[in-house]
Amino acid sequence: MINLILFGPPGSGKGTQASTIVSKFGLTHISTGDLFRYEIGNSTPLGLKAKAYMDKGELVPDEVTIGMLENKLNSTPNDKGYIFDGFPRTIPQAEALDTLLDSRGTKITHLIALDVDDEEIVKRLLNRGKTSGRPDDQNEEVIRRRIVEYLDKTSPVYEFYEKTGLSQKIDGIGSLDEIFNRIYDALH
Ligand code: B4P
Repeated sequence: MINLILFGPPGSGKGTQASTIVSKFGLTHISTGDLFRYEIGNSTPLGLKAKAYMDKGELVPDEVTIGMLENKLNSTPNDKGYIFDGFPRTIPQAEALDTLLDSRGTKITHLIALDVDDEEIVKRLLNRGKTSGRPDDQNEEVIRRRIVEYLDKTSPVYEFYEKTGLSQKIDGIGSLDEIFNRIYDALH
């Protein structure tokens, strides 16, 4: 069983690579960003709450995010495992994920971090913003706020899993195939 955390700053290619990994390994893809956008699209109370944070480039509060993740895990059992994309983004989220997996008799097996510099991130996200319709991709100030949130709150999650030898960093610059091959090698 593989339970992979695909890690990295916004725009590092997590969502992009996750779709390829899912098709090769038969894992279930859980993207908290996609789950929030689904809730926003349906104007649910959770979506309205999340939108206020996402539009500013801030993280959605842990209690909202962890509850949503637990519901998703409960509704998508998969013996082959999961890719967690954009989760955990804080230490309390990482602790909650470990507890949730432990209660199911499993655990995180890999954390792979995509390493991409800030200027490349800004370029990629502004480019995606031209077609994605995502408000958080259309404003450079919001994108830079997301990078600061990543450095402050999310990057410590790498060290959290490094203590148990699970964290690996790979170069996130290159073609989609080159990066997928690096992830494949890291998983083996
Ligand atoms: P996410 O949806 O997770 O957004 P993201 O980090 O921007 O996406 P991702 O990193 O997957 O995009 P990708 O690189 O694939 O989160 C959005 C917001 O939701 C957060 O800011 C936060 O507010 C909230 N949120 C989500 N999860 C949360 C949590 N756990 N706790 C609290 N809040 C949470 O793609 C980026 C672009 O780069 C694409 O256009 C792609 O085509 C391009 N690209 C990808 N790989 C490339 C490559 N190799 N070369 C060139 N371009 C590439």
